[in-house]
Amino acid sequence: MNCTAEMLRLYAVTDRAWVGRQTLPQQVEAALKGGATCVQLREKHLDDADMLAEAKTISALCRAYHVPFILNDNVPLAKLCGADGVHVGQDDLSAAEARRLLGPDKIIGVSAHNVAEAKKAFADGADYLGCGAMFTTHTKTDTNVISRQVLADVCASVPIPVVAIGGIHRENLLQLAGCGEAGIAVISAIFAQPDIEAACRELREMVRKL
Ligand code: 3NM
Repeated sequence: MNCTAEMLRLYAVTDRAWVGRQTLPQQVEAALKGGATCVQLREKHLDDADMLAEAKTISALCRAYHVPFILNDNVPLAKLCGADGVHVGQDDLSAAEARRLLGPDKIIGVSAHNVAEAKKAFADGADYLGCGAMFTTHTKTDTNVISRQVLADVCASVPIPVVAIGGIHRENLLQLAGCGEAGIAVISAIFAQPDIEAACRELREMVRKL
């Protein structure tokens, strides 16, 4: 296994929709300073050249902070930019295929919404799972909200760490306490905040209580 629960405590997933005064790398650095334990570059609208340049910059930043850098979905680009791994959804290539392409040492994360998907991802060689959506989210439109019980069942069904995702923020985060997740993965609760570093510091403190 290439992934510890500690690495998934506060998993920052990027979204350039909220890039304003700061560049995305500057936002990511603020998240790292605030205590993000993992960073995923998730860019749905960049072409490969821009994405590679951004990925290389953020990969180097994460390395400097000793935090794993995961690329969403794109295995060839993950190889080129020196990412520590990839995250794949149910409609992307399978974890088995990602593992075959990336080798045994890279981190492979898979989105799982139920126990069947969780068990399949683990059997295919996933190192961690993302499980959600835990709450309504405006960040990703094609999500279905799942219950705390489903999260707990997914966590209990596999021996790899599970990170909860979807609509999680400071006001609802503690509703997920006791489900067995390693941590939370968030976009807007970090990147939509005026002070990203302070937001991360607060979330990082709160996830201790999960
Ligand atoms: N995946 P926010 S929900 C990227 O349910 C993503 O698998 C989800 O953004 C899933 O923290 C989601 O702003 C969006 O709600 C998370």
